Order: sequence, then C-alpha cells, then structure tokens
Amino acid sequence: NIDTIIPLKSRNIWNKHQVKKFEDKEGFEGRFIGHVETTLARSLYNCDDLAAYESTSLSVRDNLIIDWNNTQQRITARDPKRVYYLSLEFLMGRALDNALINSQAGSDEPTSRPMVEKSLDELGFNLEDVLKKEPDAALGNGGLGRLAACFIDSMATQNIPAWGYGLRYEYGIFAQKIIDGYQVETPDYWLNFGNPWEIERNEIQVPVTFYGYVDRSDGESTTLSPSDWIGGERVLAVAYDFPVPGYKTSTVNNLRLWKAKPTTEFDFAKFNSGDYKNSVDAQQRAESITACLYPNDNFNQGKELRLKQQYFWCAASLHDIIRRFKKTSRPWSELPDQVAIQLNDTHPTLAVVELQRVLVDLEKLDWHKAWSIVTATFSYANHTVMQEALEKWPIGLFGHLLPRHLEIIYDINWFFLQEVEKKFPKDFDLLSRVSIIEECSPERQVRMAYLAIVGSHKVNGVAELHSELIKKTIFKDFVKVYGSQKFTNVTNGITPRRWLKQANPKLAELIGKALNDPKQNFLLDMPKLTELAKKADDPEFQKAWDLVKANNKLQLADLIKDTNNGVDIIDREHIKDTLFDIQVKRIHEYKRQQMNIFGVIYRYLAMKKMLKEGSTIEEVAKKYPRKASIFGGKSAPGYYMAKLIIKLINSVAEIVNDDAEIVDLLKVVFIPDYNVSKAEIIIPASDLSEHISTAGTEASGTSNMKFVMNGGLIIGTVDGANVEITREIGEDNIFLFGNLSEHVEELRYNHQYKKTELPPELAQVLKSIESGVFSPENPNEFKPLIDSIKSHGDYYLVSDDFESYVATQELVDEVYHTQKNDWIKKSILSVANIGFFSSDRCIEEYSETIWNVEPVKPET
Ligand code: T68
Repeated sequence: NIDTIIPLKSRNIWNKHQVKKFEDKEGFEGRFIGHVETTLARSLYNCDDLAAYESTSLSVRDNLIIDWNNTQQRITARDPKRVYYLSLEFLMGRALDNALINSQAGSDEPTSRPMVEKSLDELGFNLEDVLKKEPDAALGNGGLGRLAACFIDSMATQNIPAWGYGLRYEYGIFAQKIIDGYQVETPDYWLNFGNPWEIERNEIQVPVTFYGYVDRSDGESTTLSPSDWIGGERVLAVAYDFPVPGYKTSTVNNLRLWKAKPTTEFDFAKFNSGDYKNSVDAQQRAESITACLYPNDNFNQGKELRLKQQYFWCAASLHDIIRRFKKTSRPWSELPDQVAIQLNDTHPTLAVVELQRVLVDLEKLDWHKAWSIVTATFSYANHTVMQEALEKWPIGLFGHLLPRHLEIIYDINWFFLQEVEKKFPKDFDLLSRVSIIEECSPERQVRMAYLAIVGSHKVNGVAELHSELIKKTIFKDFVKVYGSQKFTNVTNGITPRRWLKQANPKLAELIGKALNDPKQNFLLDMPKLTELAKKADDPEFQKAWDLVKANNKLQLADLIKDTNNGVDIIDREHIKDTLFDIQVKRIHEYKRQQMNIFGVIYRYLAMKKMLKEGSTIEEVAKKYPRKASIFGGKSAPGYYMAKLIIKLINSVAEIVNDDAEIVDLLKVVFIPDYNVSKAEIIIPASDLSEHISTAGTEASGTSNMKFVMNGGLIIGTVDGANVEITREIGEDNIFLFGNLSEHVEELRYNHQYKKTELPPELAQVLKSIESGVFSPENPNEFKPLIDSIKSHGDYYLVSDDFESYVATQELVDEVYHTQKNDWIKKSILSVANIGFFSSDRCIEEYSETIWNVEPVKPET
C-alpha cells in the first residue's frame, strides 16, 4: 500500500509537480523548444528538420508516456485478463504521424495533427518535411509483420489490455537498391540517429540460457520431474518499450522489444568443459542474436541463429509475463484466466515448451497439471499452407541448443500420441503422420506447427478459404484427432487509421463529410461506411471522389520521379485517363509478378503489331488505352527466381518506356525499396491493383483490403481474402479470373504427367523473351523463368490462368476508359462495403472467441 510506504510530505511534493500533458499550441511549443535546447542541446540557430523531427517526437512522446503510465496503472489496479501478442515481426513504419493522428492532445479538432502542423509552421518548419525525416521501423518482411502492427493499433484503440512482444533488431528488412535492373541489398541501420520512440529499460534485464546439458546425476529425476538444466551460454535480454496509442482514447499500450547483450560476468563453474576461449567468444556473439531480421517471407531457412532468436525472445517474454502474474499471488491454475498468449505463426512456439519447463522444473507443478495450464493459455494463428514455409528443426541442432526443451517436446509428443492411440487404436500410420517428431527425413525433425497445435486451445487461419484449406490439407489429421471445434477462422483486417486517414487524408475527409461525420468517428466503426452507397450515383460526389484519386496519382508520380533520378515517367497531363495498375508486395513465384509482367509484354507486342500492320496510334490507343504498370517489392536475398523476375520487370521497363513509337500509352515502373511509408503513397493512387496468386497459395493477403479501402478496384484470383472481399463489395465490383483452388492439384498433375500446350498468348510472350527483345546482350538471361513454365511443370499455373488474365485485363480497360462513371461508382460502392476488413473487427473476434478478454476503458 503506497499510502503507508511513502510519507505524506513526499507524496505532496510529487503531486504538486505532477507532469501534465501539453494541451494547446503554447504547451506544445514550450515542450518543443525545451527538447531542442536541453534534450538535443541545440538552439534556434541550428535546428534542422531532423532536430525538429526529434523534438516533435519527444514532445508527443511525453504526452503518450503520461497516458501510457495511466493505462498501465489502471490495468494493474483492475487486474483483468491480459493478451500477449508474440510476433517475431512488427512492421510498424513511421510512428510520428500515427501518434499525431491517434492522440488527441489538446484540440477540439478531429486530431492534434492540425495544431502541431500550425505550431511547426510558426516555428519555421513544414510538418510534411519533418515527418519525412523519420526512418521506417521495418522490423518485418511483409504481411505477417504488418498484420501484427495493425493488430496492436486496434487493441489499443479498443482498450484491450494487451502487450506486444518482439525483438529489437538492429537491422530491419534490408533496403533495396536496383542496380542495372537487379536487386542489391543494403543494410537498414534504422537506429543511426537514435530512436525517440523507444524507452530503454536498463532495469529490466532477463538472463537467457542456451546449450549445456540436463543434470541427472541425482539418479532420481526423470524427464517428467523437475530437472536441472545446466546452461552453457548466458546472455541478457534488455527491454525496450514502444508506446502504442489508441485512436480517440487515452489508452496507450506497450510494445516490448528485446535486445541481446552480453552478461558482465560469467558463471565459470557452470561451463561444462572449462573452455574459456569459446565462452568469451560466445559472450561476444551475444549481440548478434538481435542484430538482424531474417529477410525471408514464406520460407523457412532453418539456421541455428534463427532458433536462438526464437528462444531468446520467448524466454525473455515469458519471464516477464510470469513475473507480472506472480505479483498478483494467484494460484497457477488461474494463469489461463489472467493471461492469453497469441502465437503469430509458429515462430514463438518455443514459448509453449518454455512455459511447461518453468511450471515443471522451476515451479514444481505436476506435469499434467502444468500441461493443462499451458494449453489453456496459448492459441496459434497459421499464415501459410506452403510446405517450404513450415518450420521444422533438425533434432541434432535443437537438442544441442536447448537440451531440456527437446526432452520436454518428446514427452509432450509421447502423451499426445497416447491420446491418439486411445482414440484410434493401431492406426500406426496416423500416429506417424501426426507425430511432433518427423521420422522419415534424412534427420529427424521437430514439426513446429504440430507442436503449436498440440500446445494451443485454438488454431486459426487468416481467411475463410485458408482456414478451410488447412483443415483439409496440412492439418487434416489433427481435425480427425481433435474434432473441428479447435480450428477456427479469423479473417485478417487492417487499421483504417493508418491505411485510410493517415495514407489518404483527403479521402477520409470526403467520406467524413458525406457521412455527416466531420470528426471521422467512422474510423472506429467502419461498417458505418455503408451509408456512402447512397452517394455512389451522385455526379458531384463522383467528381470529388475522382479528384482525390487524381491528386493521389500526382503524388505517386512525384515519388516515381524521385526514384528515377528526377526524370518524369508518368505523363501528368493525362494522369486522369492513365490507368494506374499496381502490384506491390513481396516478390514470390506464388504471387505471380511474372504473370503480370508477361501480361505487360503481351500488351506491348500487340500494340507493336497493330502499328506494324498499319494502324494509327489513335487506333492503338483505342484498343490499348493509357496505362502505367507499376511494381514494387523485395525478394529474399537468396531467392534466385524472384530476383530474376525483378530483373525482367526492369528490362521490360527499359524497352517499353524508351519506345517512342507507342508514345506514352504504356509505361512500366519498378519502384525500388517498397516499404510501409512508400505504401502509404502508392496505395491511395491505384486505379487497379493485382492480387493474382495461384489459387490456394495466398493465405489471406492484406494489401488487397488496403487498396479497396482507398478506392482502388482489384484484379484477382479466387484466393485468400479476395473471396470475402468479393462477398462484401459484390462481384460486379471486382475483376476475378483464373482457376479455382480445388482444381490446382489436377492441373499440376496434368503438367507433370500429360502433354499440356501453352496458350498462344503466352507462347508469343515467352518467344519474345527468348529471342532477346528484353535482354539483347544475353538472350538466355531469363531462361530459368521460361523453363519453370515450359519444362518444370509450371507449378504456379501461369499457363493455366494466362488467357483469362489477359481477357480480364481487356475488360478492365474497357470499363475504365469507356464507362468512367461506372468505374467511379464501383470504387465508391467498394469503399462503402469494405468496413468488415477493419482490424478492429478482427480484434473483437479474437477477444471474444479465442482470448476471452474484455476492454478496460479509461474513466472519462
Ligand atoms: C503472410 N505471411 C501471408 N509470412 O503470406 C499472407 N513467413 O497471405 C497473409 O495475409 C499475411 O501473412 C498475414 O496473415 C507472411 O507474411 C512471412 O512474412 C514469414 C516470415 C518468416 C517466415 C515465414
């Protein structure tokens, strides 16, 4: 009880000087100048944009920290069930603009942003320029990492008592340069100028152990009883906290990221072989654990350092969670009533094993009692069905790094298989299929997805189609074992604060006006957008809608010019009748950027052919009207085919953009270094975006939702969340094409075992590539891409979908260029019905059906 510990006199002084939030322009300016002069030790005379960014951030952060403290105190006092979102990736992007929008410090206006903008202007700075000084926090690869970022925004906005836990990588996803058309990776040292958004918690240091052995010298302990793991290497996990402000609420949640550092002394006695040199080396290696994000999306590389990252993060986070739980002096049996831990894919699955270890080895709980607590605490979200992405660890590597954890996994598996055996006696095939240990590969491996399923009370996919697919394919046997109630769906969503208001303020404003909601409360209740439908036919509204789009396209044209050494590729005069066709996402064969660029080549060849056969340019323009085909995305550094696709896009761009004959009717652009802040410019500028994965391969996709929320239409396959987007917005408002997921298996079989013909459209395209049109110096340059289709079974079914893709693109042209009002109407209707895909809805579903948590609202 604080009242009895701290004397009244002291308390009075503390209260008298209680730090207050700034609430108006004056207040902000005072803070700003204070930080410039004392925190940054600069002055009026040498405050540049970077210093202004830092000082603005520190000032806004002051406000957030006050709310953060209040939020944490409130939660401690009420002691509700909390959620912990474990993700190896948080692809946050920039923080300042988002904080200005989400926190309403001292303004009656919809946000505090206008106030700060005005202040900065009077202080001699331009907010937009200041915002650009912030480097992206790019601690993620793509969809999975950005989903985590959207989720923590929604959890804060909904006052859910939730913390995110991740790693503070020194280097985020590499920066992509394009040199001679090829991707070149350069390090992303995002902390170069420090980071005003992080709070280093030097007082929170958790020791984490690796290697060593399990001591059974007492001759009594078994793997099921409390065991003594003598670790061989110890590092410290230091906490770094990032405030996560909710929108229009004073709730500020926490994102805690761990950094590895060496311990100051080591435990010589505990070193197994007394190998001093190695132990010193190991210490120096400590920091390498959190040095670098693994740059693979949908691919499991299986490196020891990655497993080390995972354990380091899981051990530190669980320690923190348990420490907080223990402060309440509740019995262990109440852990699942107080704590929900969400696994973002299998990356944090070690946390399941670690909790079992803590309960059995350290807290001396009975194995089975412990295990029922563990499974009631965890839930697991799957993000892929692709074999190459499923995490498996060779037991040699695993047992060396985490000897006690491997024992525990064996025992978990043992009890699980007994359960299976009881239900399905003598079905040895089933037993080996569901075993957490895979026996048949060259080396036995731990199957992390199976461990995650067995260790969780709920398993979900991220879109309906995907959730159904995992039940029928990779997790089929587990449905048999557990029944289908354990498997559920939570369709992904995105935060409309960043992806509508922040990225597209003019559209948010227009919508606010149309809904008679100038304060933009609809951003908290996106299904309200349905009211927009009433305006879909209103010519005035359509005009305003189109103008917003045209302006966004101009901004993208500026970005493209910037990344193209100041040379304009886009014809600004014709921006309104140039269809911006955009595909931005990680480069992956399954996402089929190759099909997109083949489509562009097809179009180019067809235009050239018309000209050659005597058509005028006007006639060509009628068939193939103005279009800018825009690409962006990173390839994993070791993914040869994806890198070749990037090269092909750039090679095509070079030929097409320089071809005076086709004038400006077709342009091809590859925007280097696609990231969150570029996405905020690119997405609002699309007329059409491409989500064209081979059916059944894209678990959900989330950029599809972002594009529609910004008034773009979609060309897409019947895959992932495209299916539900279609259901929500109506099939008249989306351009679907291609084969369905239920036919994929047969089509693949046909490629393998039967003679299949290339469709003539595609044959033509491949022929032109082979002839060296796009690589005159090296006609063989793109052979591997062609071979993958012609000789290696066309695994991603480009040849099966190409005709319908091309035909659908022609339909797109027709609607865009001859029925523009109809296009705009489709755009408005789509936005009106996209409300379902707010991540607020996801968080409600997770909260109610999986986590069983409730909001803790601030007192007003
Ligand atoms: C994505 N997965 C899915 N993985 O591909 C996408 N993988 O369909 C879905 O919308 C999104 O998750 C959110 O659910 C990824 O982004 C990875 O980035 C990844 C990272 C490491 C290892 C494997």
